[in-house]
Amino acid sequence: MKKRFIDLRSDTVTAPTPAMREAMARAEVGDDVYGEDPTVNLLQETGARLLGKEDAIFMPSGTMGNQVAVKCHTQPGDEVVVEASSHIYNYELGAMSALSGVMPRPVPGKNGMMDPSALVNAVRPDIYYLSKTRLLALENTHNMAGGRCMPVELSRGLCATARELGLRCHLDGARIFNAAEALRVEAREIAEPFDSVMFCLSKGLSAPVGSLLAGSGDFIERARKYRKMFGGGMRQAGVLAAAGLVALEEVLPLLGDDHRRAREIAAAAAGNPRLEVDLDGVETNIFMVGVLPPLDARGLSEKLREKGVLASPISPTVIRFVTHKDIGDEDAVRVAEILADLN
Ligand code: TLP
Repeated sequence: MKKRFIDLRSDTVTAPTPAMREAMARAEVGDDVYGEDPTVNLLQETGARLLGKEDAIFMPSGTMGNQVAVKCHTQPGDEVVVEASSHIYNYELGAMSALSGVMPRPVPGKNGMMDPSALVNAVRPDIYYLSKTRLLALENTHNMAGGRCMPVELSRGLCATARELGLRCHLDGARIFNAAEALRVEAREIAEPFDSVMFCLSKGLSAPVGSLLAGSGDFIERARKYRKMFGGGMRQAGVLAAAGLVALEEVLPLLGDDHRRAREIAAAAAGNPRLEVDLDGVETNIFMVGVLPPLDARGLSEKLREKGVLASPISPTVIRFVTHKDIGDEDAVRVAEILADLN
């Protein structure tokens, strides 16, 4: 029999629920390139409503959602201000340069959050021989900062500053509902200051495929054109959208449990003198564990694997753990015991 690992590498490893599979089998479909898939249309309407935007478009991946947004907001030669450890800058294969011909301008943040004064300094003066700084792209929750949430006041302030400087604002909200749960606000409050927001159905929400990109009606019209250009025009995508609709109904309300289990596991790791965890920073379903010598991240992840636990080394000294709906209370207790006892 295949060995069952407790898989904390990412929330992308989640399996669709029985209700999702049922909904996928029964989904009413049509050709979405003609805009005729009723299930996709319903998912798009639902996503737009949840984010308080006029419209939304179903994307095969979060990366495509982010990159179509960059394409819509910019012209070749423009600059995009990004946080230095953001996904859009580090983990999308230079796509904004390759596909939109724009330059990322990385600004280091604290816990993934840039200071408004650093944003001001990163924006080029409006002189014809300098490239135009066109877009601010933020991330909430911030993946590589360990799932940290950006408070609504900070993102409002950053977007207001960006707007005064003539920039548009995009949010990589792959895990916006985790942020909303942890900040105890509606997702639409987080989304409000942004021109466009991407969120993923395929991470903590556990749908097998898909993300939504939301914004104004005009913006989504342009996004539809670029999604097709990037090869993301899908046909009977209702079979996928059906799972997304169930994810929003069935799994979204459970995200708080993932956060609680992350805190429980992190607390146990913090009690081990060989590991380092900033417990105050464990806000959502992602946390980082620092590995002290003589152990290193790769060695520790090997030891964990032998004990049936998977996690992702992200540097020689740091391992990322991500909880999700396929990690239950018993799994969390087991991982906590293993991390507390590791030497
Ligand atoms: N994140 C994945 C990896 O690519 C690192 C993960 O395991 O966390 N924005 C953010 C903040 C993300 O974390 C991710 C994926 C994406 C965008 C891209 O989404 P997909 O994988 O659907 O293209």
